[in-house]
Amino acid sequence: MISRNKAGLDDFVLLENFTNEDSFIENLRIRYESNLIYTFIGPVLISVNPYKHLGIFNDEFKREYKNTNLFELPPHIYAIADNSYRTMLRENRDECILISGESGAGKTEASKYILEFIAATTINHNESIDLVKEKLLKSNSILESFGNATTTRNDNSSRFGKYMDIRFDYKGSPNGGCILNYLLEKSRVVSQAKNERNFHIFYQLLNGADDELLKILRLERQIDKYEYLNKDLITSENDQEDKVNFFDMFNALDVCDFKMEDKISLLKIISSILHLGNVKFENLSTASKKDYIKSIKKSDGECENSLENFCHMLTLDKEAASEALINRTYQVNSIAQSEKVKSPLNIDQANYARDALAKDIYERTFNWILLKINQSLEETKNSPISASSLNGNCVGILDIYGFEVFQTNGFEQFCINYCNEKLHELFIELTLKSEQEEYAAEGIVWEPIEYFNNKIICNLIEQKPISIIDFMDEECLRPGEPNDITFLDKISTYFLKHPHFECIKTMKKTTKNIKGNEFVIKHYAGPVVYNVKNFLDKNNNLLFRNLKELMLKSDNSIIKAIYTEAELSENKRHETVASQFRTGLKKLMHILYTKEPSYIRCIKTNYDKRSDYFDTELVRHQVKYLSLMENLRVRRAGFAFRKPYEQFLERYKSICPKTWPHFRGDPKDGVEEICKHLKYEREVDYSMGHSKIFIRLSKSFFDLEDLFHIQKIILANKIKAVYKGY
Ligand code: AOV
Ligand code: MG
Repeated sequence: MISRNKAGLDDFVLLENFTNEDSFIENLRIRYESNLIYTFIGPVLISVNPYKHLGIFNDEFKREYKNTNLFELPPHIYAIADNSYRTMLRENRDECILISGESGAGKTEASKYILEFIAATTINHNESIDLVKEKLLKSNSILESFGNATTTRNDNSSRFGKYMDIRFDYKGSPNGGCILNYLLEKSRVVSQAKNERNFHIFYQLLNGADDELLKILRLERQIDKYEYLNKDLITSENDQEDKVNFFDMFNALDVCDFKMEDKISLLKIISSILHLGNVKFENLSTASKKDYIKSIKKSDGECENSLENFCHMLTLDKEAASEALINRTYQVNSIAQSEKVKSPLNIDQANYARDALAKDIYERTFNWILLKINQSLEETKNSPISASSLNGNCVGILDIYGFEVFQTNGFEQFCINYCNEKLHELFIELTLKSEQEEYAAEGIVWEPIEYFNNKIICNLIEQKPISIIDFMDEECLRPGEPNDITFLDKISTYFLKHPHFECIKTMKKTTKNIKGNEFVIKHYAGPVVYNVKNFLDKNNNLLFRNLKELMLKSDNSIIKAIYTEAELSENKRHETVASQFRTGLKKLMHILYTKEPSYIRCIKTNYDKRSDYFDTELVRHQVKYLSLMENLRVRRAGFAFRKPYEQFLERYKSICPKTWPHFRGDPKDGVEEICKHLKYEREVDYSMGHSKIFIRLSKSFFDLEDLFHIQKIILANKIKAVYKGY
């Protein structure tokens, strides 16, 4: 039995001084110091990152939390997972668990615990259920290898947003799933900030592959041989971890049905990117054509031809690749015919084109991996064994990249923080705003609670037709070269008086020297200074046509799948990255609005990735921007559960003799009878709205559910007895 360590209060709703932020933080601290990382605010779970193993995620804990009411045991992530799962089954509707918090606060770990809990506690009534569970669990290690990286905030930071639906059959066992991804931070493929790394896979491959495999891939083990890999964080500790993770990832590819050919193609692509990064350009404008691209020298003086290796990995012709990397071709349409015109690139442009190609290949490969995983999940669902299990509902888990503030913040942070802003908007909408609006609509007496609505910031970033994204797109689509400074000028003029925008232009308006050209968005989680450098370029995301044409010549099975002829002949308007992201987030919000949400709010206690260190001010800042005090106030004063009268009566009529088996009359009166029978006090335990009953304490609700189940058993026994009597 799980012992109840009683340090602090395990539900903030019980806090006496519930409007006082200090006592709120003190409660978190007391609990944290006793290794109690979870605390409820009603049904919202606060999770504090302990940065150490606490032994609270083992099988015993999973067994204990299975099939228990939300507040029966001490707060735990398993209680939330179990509650979502059982609510889905009971109410026959889709659930989702939204995990938020800044970078390194513990979101991804939380999402894994939820998945593990569901896998461990649901029944395997046939083989394919087992397989689905394994695929769902293993998909994580593939996606983390390719989509996570070490940043200064988090050693295993998610560099993409992830939404995973776990589908259940009507018996409540997982029989499928689907993963959606949001905007991978692909710029990391070609450069990383100080003390950060490229995506894990590159290091995993170099450390984990045996000599033979490395030989096939023409790679050397030393990380410092590769231009695309940061050399700051080379440690034997990391090496060992990378090695283990490489094997896990490889094994996971097997589980998710990746064929041998695919796995080889995948590693060849990773290798090709490392080789491509080592391609350097010299004397572009003066030298003869053959000399345009030179190989780099190895330290021992031996010359290694990186271009050759790149081409070998992707089965490309070296001449064709070199042509494509140093020239840009334009389609010129004259009256008589259309003609291709070739113009040579200078060194900067060639470097740019090479990097754009590396990023593009990586991003498309990442999306392809995800597609493969989804196909594999889908196939299990449709296998003959599981075909008989009809589909029920699903539980979604959202784990995005957390709010980020670095020394220098660029386009990537802009997108990541925009995504967090949207998630916060959803939280406000569903827990603070609509809650209060519903009380008003139902005529419930209610003291309104003030809160900050971040919609104004979301609008600043995304609202069509005038927003930062729209200005960015306008500049991108304007004829001529994209220019970050004119973009900055435009938004600075237009949003001059906006309360959440500020422009710090400290340097002269020259395109060349744009350092110091920054703007500030005052986000819900604090102000972030963005440097506009490369905003337009990253938003534009152009890959020269001839590089795409080059890729069409590859025999690599994955490259063949991710670059298609059709794409080149399409005459579609090029959609910018920010616009695509905006559309993606809109769809995501739509998915989330249709489900019943649960929330996990993650908090980190220090910036040093340390255990047993509670920085009160850092925690205070998060408590503020996560709107936890407002959340608590609404919860304290509000009603935990509500149900339309008809539904309430239908479910609980067996509890009260006056409503069983039928209640003839207004359902509202029937509900009133049930409450009287239970000795609930009106306006204390519950309130009657126009169309719904509102029950204040969750405990009453669970008592009600228990009574319902007891009654069901009694009735079932009675029926049995009656039949026996005959
Ligand atoms: P994040 O997902 O919120 O950041 P993670 O879930 O990756 O953060 O957590 C960061 C690190 O904190 C993990 O690698 C663990 O070392 C530690 N950690 C988190 N939760 C726990 C826990 N419950 N118990 C022990 N250690 C934990 V980011 O992906 O950067 O936004 O983009
Ligand atoms: Mg994460």
